[in-house]
Amino acid sequence: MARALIAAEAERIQPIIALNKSDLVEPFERAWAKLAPYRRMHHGVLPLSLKASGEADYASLMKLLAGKSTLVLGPSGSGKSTLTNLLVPGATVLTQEISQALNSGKHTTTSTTWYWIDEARTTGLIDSPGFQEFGLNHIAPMQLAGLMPDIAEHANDCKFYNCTHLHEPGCGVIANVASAAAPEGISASRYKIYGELFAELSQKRY
Ligand SMILES: Nc1nc2c(ncn2[C@@H]2O[C@H](COP(=O)(O)OP(=O)(O)OP(=O)(O)O)[C@@H](O)[C@H]2O)c(=O)[nH]1
Ligand SMILES: [Mg+2]
Ligand SMILES: [Zn+2]
Repeated sequence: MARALIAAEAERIQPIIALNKSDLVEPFERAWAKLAPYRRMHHGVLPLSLKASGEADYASLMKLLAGKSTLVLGPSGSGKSTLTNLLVPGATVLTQEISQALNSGKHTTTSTTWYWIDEARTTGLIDSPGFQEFGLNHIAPMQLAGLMPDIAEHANDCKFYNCTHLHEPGCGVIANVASAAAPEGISASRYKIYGELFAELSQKRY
């Protein structure tokens, strides 16, 4: 998910983050807690219950999607095709229990399809097999911090203008990584993702 958000940011695409299956209370709460750094970014995380009470989600979704075309990304079984079936009149995309999808080692949806939600064709929805390898090869390592809003917020407070935020003294990012004493900072997991991606993007690639 971090990779897809960075790619969106690089293209100035407004992301919407949603967490589905709020009817499955316990696993939902665990996933919701893990999304804490993302709830503080962008425009928060939208809780959904597409199968159990999709009609209740319909209006808020349409408000966010109207007049735009939206690519739906997410892991297998998260409900991307269920969303398509809810929003696109007449759509009957195959959906499947996650266990079956995972047993076959494949996504239920195997190709990417563009649907129009309205007759006037102003609102589009693109169902996809989800996250495959989300390549970020077009992004330079020194661009990365600027594309991660929680990191970017502190990336101008560094002593060195060419700070990589990995080890430099006087780094505003490092100084703001959350700790037990200051839990409100950049989450440790997000800072770890930054370091891993920086290393990946720094490798020569042809
Ligand atoms: N409990 C619960 N199940 C849901 C909800 N929304 C979808 N599901 C179920 O989750 C399973 C997977 O849904 P899909 O829509 O096929 O998931 P997908 O993201 O399209 O999966 P892939 O095509 O494999 O990438 C199906 O059995 C759905 O009925 C929900 O809000 N609550
Ligand atoms: Mg699908
Ligand atoms: Zn720095």
